[in-house]
Amino acid sequence: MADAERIYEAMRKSIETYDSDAAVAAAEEAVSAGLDLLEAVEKGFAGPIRELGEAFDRMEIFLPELTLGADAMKAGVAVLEKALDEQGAKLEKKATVVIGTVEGDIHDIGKSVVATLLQANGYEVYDLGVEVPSTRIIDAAESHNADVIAMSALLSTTMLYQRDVIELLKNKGTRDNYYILVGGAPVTQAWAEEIGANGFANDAFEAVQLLDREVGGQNS
Ligand code: B12
Repeated sequence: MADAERIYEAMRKSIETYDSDAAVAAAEEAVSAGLDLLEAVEKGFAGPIRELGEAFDRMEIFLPELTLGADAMKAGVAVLEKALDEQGAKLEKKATVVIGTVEGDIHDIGKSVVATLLQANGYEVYDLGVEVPSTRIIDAAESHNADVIAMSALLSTTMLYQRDVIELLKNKGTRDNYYILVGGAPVTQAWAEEIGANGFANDAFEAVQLLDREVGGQNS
C-alpha cells in the first residue's frame, strides 16, 4: 500500500533526524490510516533505531545522538501503544503477566512493545519498568497473582538477572507457580533452557503466539 510506505518512510526519517514531534505525527498517521501497528513499529521505528545502534558501534554517532533517536522512538511508540491498549481493553482477559527489564538494564523500548502487544491481545499486563530488582519482580508476581513472569534483558551482563529471579523463586519453593518467559537482543532459546525458563521469544509477535499456546485461556 503506497500510503503505508509513505508513512513508514516518515517514521524512519523521524528517528534518523532525532525528531520526536515528527515521530508522534507519523505514528498518529499510522493509527488513523488503520495500519497494522506492530508492523509499523518494526518497519517504521525498530529498523532505524537498530541502524543508529550500528552507527554508534562504528563511532559515526555518539551516545547523545543514540539517546535522542531512542527518545523519538519512545514518543512515537507511545502513540501506537495507546491505540493498541484501546483494542486490548475490549478483550476478555486470558492470563496475568508481570513484565520488566531486569536489574541494571535501562533498555525499555522492546520490553514496552512486548507488554503492549500482550495487552492488545487480551493479557492483563503489569509493566514494572526498567532496572527492576529481582526481588521486586517476585513481589509483584505474588501480589498480582501472576500466571506469567516476563523478563527483558538487552545486555549480556544483565541477562544473568533472569537466572537470578528463577533461582530466587526456586529457593522460595514457588518456581512452578509461574510460566517464565525471557527475551531481549542477547537472549536465546539455549539461554532460556540453560536457566530453566519456560519460554523464549524473538519478538513481541512470537511472545503472543507462545503465550497463547502455552498459557492463554487458562483464566477465561
Ligand atoms: C536504543 C539503544 C539504547 C538506548 C536505550 C533507550 C531506551 N529508553 O530503551 C540507550 C542509548 C539509552 C542505550 C544505552 C546503552 N546501551 Co544500548 N542499545 C540500543 C539499541 C541501539 C536498540 C535497542 C532497541 O530499543 N531496539 C528496538 C526494540 C524494538 O528491539 P529489542 O529491544 O531488541 O526488543 C525486541 C526483542 O528483543 C524482543 N524482546 C525484548 N524484550 C523482551 C522481553 C521478553 C519477555 C520477550 C519474550 C521478548 C523481548 O521483542 C522486542 C520487540 O519485538 C541496541 C542495539 C540492538 N541491536 O539491540 C543497543 C544495545 C542493546 N546497547 C548496548 C549497550 C552496550 C548500551 C550501553 C551499556 C552503552 C554505554 N556504553 O553506555 C547503555 C546501557 C546502560 C544500561 N545500564 O542499561 C549493546 C549491548 C551489548 C551487549 N550484548 O551487552 C547493544 C546491543 C549495542 C551494541 N551493539 O553494542 N542503548
